[in-house]
Amino acid sequence: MRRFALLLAPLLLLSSCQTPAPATQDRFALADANADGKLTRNEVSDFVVHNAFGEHDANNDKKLSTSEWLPGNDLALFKKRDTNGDGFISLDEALAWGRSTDKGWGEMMKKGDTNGDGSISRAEATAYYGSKEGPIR
Ligand SMILES: [Ca+2]
Ligand SMILES: [Ca+2]
Ligand SMILES: [Ca+2]
Repeated sequence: MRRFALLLAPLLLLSSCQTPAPATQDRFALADANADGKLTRNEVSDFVVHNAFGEHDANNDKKLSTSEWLPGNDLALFKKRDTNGDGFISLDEALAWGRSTDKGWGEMMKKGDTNGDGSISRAEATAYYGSKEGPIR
């Protein structure tokens, strides 16, 4: 459960653009990789995975070694995500894993995409997070 909340943390911050916080970046824009003003499921998962990846990648080489992954994570999961078996989880492997699984973005798409066009606009994102009472704990 703790890992789940951690993964969702960057997502929850997407809504922080409405609160006065001049020093923080526009996370919606950061997540919107193709800058079309809408977030697709893959953009949401890429964004979350990117953030989680960066937190673990201590030496910033875009690869996670087992020592960067452990402790706190499961070695069996590491082996699953290291799809080419080279002993590292590359950013591409992590992103592919993120797209193939669901750590909350499925629900966000389902509930946040109110007009059902398959993506989340800034207004939809704001409404979605505004309807929540606060960060999930
Ligand atoms: Ca987009
Ligand atoms: Ca690394
Ligand atoms: Ca690998």
